[in-house]
Amino acid sequence: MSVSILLLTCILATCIALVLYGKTLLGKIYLHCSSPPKDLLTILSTNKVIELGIKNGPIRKELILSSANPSVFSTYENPNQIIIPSNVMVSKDYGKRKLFGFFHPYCNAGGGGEKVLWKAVESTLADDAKNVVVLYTGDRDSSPNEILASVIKSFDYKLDEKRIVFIYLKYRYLVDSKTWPHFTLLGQAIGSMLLTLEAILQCPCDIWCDTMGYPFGYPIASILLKVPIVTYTHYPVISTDMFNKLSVSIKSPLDIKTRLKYCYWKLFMFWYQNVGSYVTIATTNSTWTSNHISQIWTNIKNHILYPPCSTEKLIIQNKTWDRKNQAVVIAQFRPEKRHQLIIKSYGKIYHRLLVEDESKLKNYPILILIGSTRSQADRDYVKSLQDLAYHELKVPQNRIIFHTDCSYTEMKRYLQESSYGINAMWNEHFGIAVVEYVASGLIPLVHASAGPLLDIVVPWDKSNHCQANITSDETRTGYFFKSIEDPDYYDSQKEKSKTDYPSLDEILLNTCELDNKSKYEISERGKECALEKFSDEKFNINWKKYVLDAL
Ligand SMILES: *[C@@H]1O[C@H](CO)[C@@H](O)[C@H](O)[C@H]1NC(C)=O
Ligand SMILES: *[C@@H]1O[C@H](CO)[C@@H](O)[C@H](O)[C@H]1NC(C)=O
Ligand SMILES: CC(=O)N[C@H]1CO[C@H](CO)[C@@H](O)[C@@H]1O
Repeated sequence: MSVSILLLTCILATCIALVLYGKTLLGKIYLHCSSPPKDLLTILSTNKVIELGIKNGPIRKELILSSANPSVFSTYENPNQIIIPSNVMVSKDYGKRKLFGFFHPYCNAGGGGEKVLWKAVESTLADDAKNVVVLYTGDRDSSPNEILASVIKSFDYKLDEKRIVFIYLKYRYLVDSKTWPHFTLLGQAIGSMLLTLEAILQCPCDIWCDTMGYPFGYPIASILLKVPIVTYTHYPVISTDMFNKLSVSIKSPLDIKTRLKYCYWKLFMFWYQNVGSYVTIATTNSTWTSNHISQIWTNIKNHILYPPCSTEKLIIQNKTWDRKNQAVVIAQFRPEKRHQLIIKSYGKIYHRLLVEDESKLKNYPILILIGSTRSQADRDYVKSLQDLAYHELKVPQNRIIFHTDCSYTEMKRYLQESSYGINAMWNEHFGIAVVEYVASGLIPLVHASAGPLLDIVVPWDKSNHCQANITSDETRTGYFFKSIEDPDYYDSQKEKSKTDYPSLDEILLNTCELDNKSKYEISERGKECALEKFSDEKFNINWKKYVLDAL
């Protein structure tokens, strides 16, 4: 244990010293070691297999730039050699090509972050036939063809496969949090520096694009390669919120442990701020992330590039309001999605209408809870929700319906024929489900925080096709609520007036009074907004505008 800490400290000290004092020196040494051998042509014409250690990288780059089919230089088979195929043809763009290096060690994970990566790759390749993409990945169990097939299957993007080169990284475990049970932040930071170095040695590029969030490698890429650094940040590595929470928890002056942690984080934050000075173009995935990043990297303005949500595939046109009176909740069955809050609010209004005004009960939507259950714990949670709804609150079974693990087609049908979409999570950073509600024409009833409040359910000016400044009956795209159960409820009440946002049961009651025309107008505005802000096409346009054209 103590040896590993010692080792870690040494590595760290060396790195910091090098970053601070050795920039030029390092750059020069790398340049010297990595310049292609003088007799390159002879080597190429006599050798079918090249193995030159550190010089492999620059030669590989040269071959990629000149070949009509760069993808044959992927390193899947044997990373230490370059095998030159017999029928290699020279590209007509030789000398004009640009190599975009995308650093995404988990490129085959198939999640939202990967959707961003592959859309960016697609846009980059489509923008100019001279662009070539080098993908640095650690997925050594999947061949390039397997990875590309799964990309096409999950995201349906069109990629020019010939211009994608995969560089496989051996040391991905260095950025895995499991490798660093203690001092995880620091460990991963150092790990990512080494992994960046591995990537560069295997194949230097002309533009370094990090779409996964490994900022501590930027100085290395910038100093050694002297190339522009493009970042897409999903989430800050360390955020100012963490400090606020920690300083609240320091209770006594003798609380040494917390204080030490505070210092460790402070130093770490200082380092994080420093690497920001190497960034050429900074982009972020949401307003929340943008606000945090601009507090940390004050030297550079960041642009918000919402992730591609394929909203164009969900939009359906309809001339009138012709939907079933039902409200859907699409969310994984996990406590932080707060299904209980939704069921309790629903039950409260149900009983109120039953007693007061049974005629209104017809207008009260049916509640449908849809979501995946991945484990036994999830299934137990569903069971507890059913008990709550049917036994404790005594809502009839045809009023609250549970639909677990339904197929994508079924889910799409619910989205197309229902009227409302509810999301109760507190501080959801984004909320892809809410985007899907809005794009499909549902009226969102959402918690007033983070993504849904700042990015998705924003007022929309339909005559000018742009976001409006205030919510009025002409610009409304949905309804917000807060709950007394919110972790920050009392703080937010202190700051603002009491009439801030209504509760979920109040807005559920309001839905009974909406006429078809208003519902239709809200829904149309929302659809246009979702299409304008979150479509794949929009991502394309912004990637070109803020990244490709700005380089
Ligand atoms: C941004 O990334 C974070 C971390 O992956 C995620 O929680 C959030 O939902 C993302 N925001 C958007 C707009 O996709
Ligand atoms: C409103 O739309 C629903 C279908 O969504 C329809 O059943 C109902 O008759 C409509 N109400 C009026 C007043 O047009
Ligand atoms: C024109 C059009 O697409 N109309 C649709 C309106 O919504 C109903 C119910 O969802 C569909 O059946 C119609 O085709």
